[in-house]
Amino acid sequence: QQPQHVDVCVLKHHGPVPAPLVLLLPPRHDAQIQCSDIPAGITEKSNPLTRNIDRASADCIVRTLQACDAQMFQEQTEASHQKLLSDQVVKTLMEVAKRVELILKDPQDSLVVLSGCGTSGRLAFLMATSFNRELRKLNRSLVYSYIIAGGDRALLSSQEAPEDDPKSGTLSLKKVCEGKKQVLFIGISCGLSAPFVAGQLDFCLQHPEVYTPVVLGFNPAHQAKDEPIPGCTFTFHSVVQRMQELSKSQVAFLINPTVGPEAISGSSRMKGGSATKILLDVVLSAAHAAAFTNTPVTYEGILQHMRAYDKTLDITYAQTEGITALVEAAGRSLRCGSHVCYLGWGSLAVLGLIDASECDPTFGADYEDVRGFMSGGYRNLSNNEGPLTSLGPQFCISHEDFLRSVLPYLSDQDTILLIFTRSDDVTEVAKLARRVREKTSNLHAVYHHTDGDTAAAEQGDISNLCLSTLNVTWPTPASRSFLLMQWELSTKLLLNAVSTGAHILKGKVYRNHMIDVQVTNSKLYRRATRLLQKLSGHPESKCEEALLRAIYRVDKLTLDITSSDMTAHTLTARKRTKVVPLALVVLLTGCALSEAESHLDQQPIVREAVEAWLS
Ligand code: S6P
Repeated sequence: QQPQHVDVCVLKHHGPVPAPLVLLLPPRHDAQIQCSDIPAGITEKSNPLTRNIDRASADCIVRTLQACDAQMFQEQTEASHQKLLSDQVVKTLMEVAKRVELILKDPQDSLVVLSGCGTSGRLAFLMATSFNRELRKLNRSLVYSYIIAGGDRALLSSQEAPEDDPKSGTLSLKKVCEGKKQVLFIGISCGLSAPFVAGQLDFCLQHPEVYTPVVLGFNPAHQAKDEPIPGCTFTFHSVVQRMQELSKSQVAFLINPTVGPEAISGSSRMKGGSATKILLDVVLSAAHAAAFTNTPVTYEGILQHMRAYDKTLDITYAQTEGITALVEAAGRSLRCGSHVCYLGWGSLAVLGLIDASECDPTFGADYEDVRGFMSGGYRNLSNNEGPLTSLGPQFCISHEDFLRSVLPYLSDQDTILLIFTRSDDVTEVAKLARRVREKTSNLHAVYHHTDGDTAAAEQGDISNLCLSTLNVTWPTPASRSFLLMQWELSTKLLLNAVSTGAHILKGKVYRNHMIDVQVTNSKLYRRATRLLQKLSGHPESKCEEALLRAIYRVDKLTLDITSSDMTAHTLTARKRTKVVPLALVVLLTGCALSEAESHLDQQPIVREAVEAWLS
């Protein structure tokens, strides 16, 4: 008998620590798994903690995600790269906060621009709109703008191709900054890889009289992407190098702590997104406190604020049982082809919209599989382009839209999750809960409140209507705005766990890889090639050939195909499904493409199809 292998998830050493986790798993065919790591930045690597997450129970998935998230707050050791709490990171955050403070104090002709692609752009939107809201409350000029590659439609849907377009990055930056004399530009790219952001940073470097560039990402500088960008003389790597040089004289800033590999390889929406939110929350709130309440930006203040987020993780994951119940419910729904809906209020609803929008590029999900809805819809979203409903049903995001187009078709197989806080209109939540309950009993709630709050009567009603309620109780904070930031991060972690866990249970993940990843931009193309190398053991050239065969659905590559550039490949791949699984079957069996297609049709659970071929 072959021995079982044992994976131990080491949890962090402080805070409320659940029992160490030991996964006993069936023997694996190591001979067929190439363990040598193909060069990639930390953000693209496979996390040793999650290598068997595809075989884990819901409870184990949640604990494993907790262990992964805890890596964000690990201390820097001599051998490691800088971390969130490292001295240099805290010092840079202080400097950037002081620049924001200056703009807040003298906002005329000045702007703070937050920009990114995919999740990074969505978080840029969330932060810019939240902090503008704070300014509006104080009757101050609004100084924050956001840019997301692909425009506002990318807030709610997967638009991966614009990430490769540095020119549109530059153009959109010029447009929002027209007439400005001082701009602090914060370019977010978790992998230090998006050409869209590289183009904007390069533009800032060319116009130092107006722009101060800040780059935010989670790889060491030397791991920034060094692939040539068509039509440009720079790479992300060369831009970062220039910025590193200029950072010595504080003309440019780099904020790039490492947070460990993602739980699902390359899924930077998870830790990358959370760390982005933490860093920007800390910088912008320190600047606001300095500008408006006479509380200077200090090293201790920044450090304390960061550490407070470590507690946010503890308080969130103290709810492991409740989160597990949600993962199980959502997993059951997805497995039988039913749906998961998040019905949210306020900014927590935005986190629901964001989480739902990421399931398509991450797991190849349909937009109906996981959907988010927001109370007030576009009236409360405050996005640049206003209502987007004319773009199609995917862009209908209000609770009214939910009542009209989803509620009538609900059954007990669908999972509905209410997401709200003590500050929201609980009567309205109860009303919606009753409507949902008429159609399905599979109703759940996440409710954030403080230990000082007295429960509203309706809260009891809501709990009675729900199959499970996750009551997250927070200590009464020093400030309401910090409490909201914690609720937001906590909700992000919860929803990431629910959607990731549910897709794992559906069989969409192989070991810790998104095997059915869409190959719709250069980063994903490279990731797909690396994954094929790793799983098949074949050299890069052979894997790329199989990938192209799967993209173009041909058995023999034509000259036309081989002479086309990556943009053409990724554009064609947009129209295809199951590109990577197909390429893998072709590589492992040597069969024709049509044969591989029919094999995969017979086994729609990608993980099982891949496992069948690997054994
Ligand atoms: C990742 C997500 C993607 C990324 C986007 C930007 O989970 O699906 O949309 O956010 O590719 O990545 P980066 O590394 O530039 O922040």
